Parts: sequence; structure tokens; C-alpha cells
Amino acid sequence: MRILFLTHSFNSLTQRLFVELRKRGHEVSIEFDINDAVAEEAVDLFQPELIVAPFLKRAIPESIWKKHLCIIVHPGISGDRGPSSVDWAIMRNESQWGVTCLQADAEMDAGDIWSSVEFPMRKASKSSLYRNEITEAALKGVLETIAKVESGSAQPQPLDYSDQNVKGQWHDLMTQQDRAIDWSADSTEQVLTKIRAADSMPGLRDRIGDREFFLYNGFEEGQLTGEPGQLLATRDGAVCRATVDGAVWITHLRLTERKELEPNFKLPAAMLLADHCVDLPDLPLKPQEQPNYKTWQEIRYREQGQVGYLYFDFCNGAMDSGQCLRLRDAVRDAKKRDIRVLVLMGGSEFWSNGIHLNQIEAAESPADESWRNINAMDDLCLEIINSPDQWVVAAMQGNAGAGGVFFALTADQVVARDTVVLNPHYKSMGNLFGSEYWTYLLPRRVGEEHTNTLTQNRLPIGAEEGVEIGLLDSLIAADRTDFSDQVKDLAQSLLAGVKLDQRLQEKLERLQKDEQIKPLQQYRDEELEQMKLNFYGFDPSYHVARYHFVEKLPKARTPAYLAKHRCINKAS
Ligand code: COA
Ligand code: THG
Repeated sequence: MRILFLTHSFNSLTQRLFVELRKRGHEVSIEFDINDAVAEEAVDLFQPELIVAPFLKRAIPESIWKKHLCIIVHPGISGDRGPSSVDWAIMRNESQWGVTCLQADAEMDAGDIWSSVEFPMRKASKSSLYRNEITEAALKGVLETIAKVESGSAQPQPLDYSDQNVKGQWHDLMTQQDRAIDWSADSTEQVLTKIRAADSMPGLRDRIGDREFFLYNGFEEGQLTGEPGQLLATRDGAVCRATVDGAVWITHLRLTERKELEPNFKLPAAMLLADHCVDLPDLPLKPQEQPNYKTWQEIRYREQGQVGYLYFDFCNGAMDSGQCLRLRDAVRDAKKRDIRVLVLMGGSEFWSNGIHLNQIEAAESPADESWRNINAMDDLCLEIINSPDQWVVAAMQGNAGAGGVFFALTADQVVARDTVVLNPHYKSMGNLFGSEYWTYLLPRRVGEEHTNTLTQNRLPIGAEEGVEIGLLDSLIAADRTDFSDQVKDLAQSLLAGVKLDQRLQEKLERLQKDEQIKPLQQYRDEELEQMKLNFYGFDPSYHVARYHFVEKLPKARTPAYLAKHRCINKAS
């Protein structure tokens, strides 16, 4: 079918539906919901057989839904309606939630129901639920809806609140008043629930000292305590804050109002609270430390027999200079252990999204911080490439973008969860050339032709396509809970396998041969030569694109590489 996506942004859910529907042979084009006229023009140009709204905040105008079947992907159980569905479900501690595909019409979310898919809720942030359970349920519901539409016989069910299966209801937009934490009364669990329901949009507004912030990314702390609301410690950029029955780590903040020259985007909490943190103890945790109480540990190293597992849960997959170098040191230490297989487990939410654009934007000199960050990232990549004594596996549970994808290719074997979406390109960030040894790592896996299409098309690809073209080695069909079990089985089979010595020998010989043809240093120098131009040259497009990204400026139009309907007609 010819399907038009009408969407607020090309977010992770929209990308996953895009990848999956195209894989099934549908022709999909995308239009950002900028205003009614733009949407009407897109419909006229593309003449879609179906319109799908994966992530829409504005009403689709009657001029469209009267003439075209429009499916709203609503992140709620049947009968649930309103703009803050997931927020309320988290705040109410719902045990079961869902995604409903309903037909757009005059009343918001009251249209006929085409499908409704439910899932058990998980104690997680709104964006984590969105990237996982909601995306999987939405995909299932959209495929079910398309099958019904294609059948020509199935009809949607009118929303009928007298039906006992319709358990949802209307909920208003959640306000900061609804979300507010009372540090003198709320338990740790209540504080975490409130932060999760607002993470990452809009963030939970709270006062710390004399400033107001939005709070993001909370974790339970099981040992430190203090006066409720009191700041207790810092760790790797996060701050620990006491509750009535324990404490929480908060890793990121955003100023609600900014003064002259202050950043108003998400940054490490300790950075924005610098004045309050000077008297706080900094309590770093080494990756190999295994506290027997709940706490926050960004980089974790665990060992089972001769297999090492390195976890790195970087918020939003963004890796600043410090994080890259701490991870490089953790890899270096792991390589000294008596292990023969090293598994890079990435994070539970993201594998990696490359260098940290927010930290760079906030730096005194964004050009210098970009340079520091990309060199730290390259040092990490080189540390992994040069691992003669271990077989390195990259186990991608979460999505990856830009340099984060090529960082994964430094491993000898790359496996990914079948739900993963990759964006193996830098071009969305101005004319950024990219580094992470991609000019060495990508062609040797996918060849010249795929290298060009992947890096020039700027489109996301699914894990399955990644394996088909050789970007990835294999898929792991798993949900979040048993992904790591399956990775451990893989690692144990590698360890037990008779071929491990041979694999290590072959990997060493291949690297030596490649270095004779062209030293890795030369790949790095050539990439960084281009990046130096991106950072310090006359073309400001990287700095402009980064500013737009970090400040979340709305797009003025849908980029041509997404709005196919605007190219076809231009060409014809
Ligand atoms: N630096 C800082 N923050 C980043 C980031 C990066 N490199 N990549 C993603 N994020 C943040 C986003 O700002 C967003 O933050 P929020 O939760 O506060 O809104 C969050 O991570 C999720 O990103 P989002 O863009 O919503 O995810 P997506 O699945 O829709 O898109 C990408 C994934 C990778 C296409 C997109 O995040 C992206 O283009 N990131 C930048 C990649 C890049 O250019 N890296 C630098 C060059 S190596
Ligand atoms: N029919 C039509 N268009 C739609 C929907 C529909 N567009 C998307 C919409 N469903 C998604 N669901 C909602 C439900 C309620 C609200 C917005 C999207 C809503 N918005 C507040 C308002 O408009 O006043 C503002 C909320 C905010 O500030 O974020 O109530 O079913 N044709």
C-alpha cells in the first residue's frame, strides 16, 4: 500500500514503523505535521491509500480525515484518550497498558477502533516504555490494522464504553502541579515514579537551592540517606538527593528559565549544580565494583569464567569525552583480566548515539570540545580494535546512531536484538564527515556500494537489513528480559568452541595485513582532517545542525529524504 506518515517528528517509533512497513513492501512517505496546509498538500501529492499518525499532537483536519482513512497510533488501552496517556498510566501504577489504533475523526481519540494491543507495564521512564513496549505493541497493532484494511471486509469497532473490555477513559493534559514531588512526604518509589512519568518530556519541575530545574533519569540509592531533599553526593555527573525513606540519584537536569548565556538543554546534574556540589563528597564507583545495594553505576564490568561483560548505560546513548575515556580505561582493564571473550553489552536503552552534542553545545568552545570528544571516542575505538587476546562481541540491545553505530563495528562480532534500529550516518548533523574509523570499519563489512547508500541516504535501517548487508553478524530474537541470557549463551559457546584460538589468530593476521595496506593511524588522520574542517572550517553546518538538535528547534519543513511525495512529483 501507499502509506503516508503524518507525524510530529521522525522519532524512534516512527522510524521503526517506517523500517518494518517498507520491509513488507509498502511504499511509505513522511510529512511532518507542521500545519494543515502542508498536510493537505502532502495528501494531494502522494494520494495515499492509508494515512498513519505514529506520533501526533495536533488534530488532523476534517478536510483530510473525511476523505482518507487516517489511523492514529494512540499509546493507551482501548477507551483511553488524551495527550498524557502514558504519563497517567505510570503515575497510576497501572499493571497493564497498551496501544490502540483508532480512526481519526472530529473528537480527539474517540474514533472507531481498528486494533488494540496490551502489554504488562514495567517500572521505567515514559521514553523507555515508548522505545520498547509501546513500539512493539504499536507495530503489532498497525500491521493488524493494515491487514484488516487490505482485506476490505473487516470493519473497526466504534468506541463503546459500555463494553466491559473498554477500560480506558479521557485524561487531561498532565500539569506540573499533577507531577510535583513533595520531598517531605514522598517515598523514594513515589519520587522515581513522578520523574519517570515526565521523562523525557516535559521533565519534572523541581526546585534545588535557589533555582528551578527539570529532573531526568532517576535511580534508587540504597545506602546514602539524609534530610529529605538534601543533596548528599555526586558520581560521574549525577547528584544523589535524600528522600524520606532513602535517596535517589538524578543524572540530568535542565534549567526551566535560563539567564543570559545559560544553556536550557539537558546536561549532567552536577554540572548545572556546580555551586551546590563543591561541598559534596564525590563517590565514584569502579566498573568492577559490585555494591550489594541498589545504586547508580554508569559503567559496570562483570565476569563469568573467562568471559567479561562490560555494560555502559550512558543517558540517551550520548558519550562525552569523560565517558569515552572512562569506558576506554574499563576496556583496557578488562583486557588485562584472564578472559578470552569480552562482551560489550552497551546500555539497556541505547547502544550509543556517538559524541555528546549537548555537552559540546554547552562548552566554552564547541569546536574544541568536539575535537576532544571525537578523539576520546577514537581512542576508545582503537582500544577495542587492538584486542589480540580477546574475541570481542558487541551485543546491541538498544538503538544506535551516527558514530555509535561504527563504534559497535570495532568489535570482532556484532549481534543485535531484532528490534534494533540503526542510523549509520552523520549527515543529519550538517556535513559532519564522522570518525570512529568508519572509513576502515564500514567498507570491509558492507563494501563500497552499501557504504555510500548507508552514509548518504540518511535513513534508518532495521537489524534484519543490517545482517543482510553485512553491517551486523546476527540477530537475537529476544525481549528485554532474556536478551542478556541469550548473549551469555552465545559467549559461552564461543568460549567452549574449538575455533576460538583460530579466530584470534585470524583476527590478528587480518589486522596486520590491513595495517600493511593502510595503517589505522592513516584512516584516523584522514577522518580527523575532515572533522577538523567540520569543527573549525568555513562551513558552519555542523555547528548549526547541532544547535538545532540540542535546542530541539521545530523543523520548518520535512527533509526531502523523508518526504518522497515531494520528490516524485518534482521529478515527473
Ligand atoms: N548527543 C546528545 N544527545 C543525544 C544524542 C547525542 N549524540 N543522540 C541522541 N540524543 C538525545 C536526544 O536529544 C533525545 O533527548 P531527549 O530524550 O532529551 O529528547 C534522546 O537522546 C533520544 O534521541 P532521539 O533523537 O529522540 O532518538 P531517535 O530514535 O528519534 O533518533 C538518532 C535517533 C540517532 C537518529 C538521533 O538521536 C540523532 O540524530 N542523534 C544524534 C547523532 C549524532 O549526530 N551524533 C554525533 C555524531 S557522532
Ligand atoms: N482525531 C484527529 N486528529 C488527531 C486525533 C484524533 N490528532 C492526534 C490526536 N488524535 C492524538 N491525541 C490527542 C488527544 C488530545 C490532545 C492532543 C492529541 C489534546 N491536546 C491539547 C489541546 O489540543 O488543547 C494540548 C495538549 C498539549 O499541550 O500537549 O488534548 O483522534 N482528527
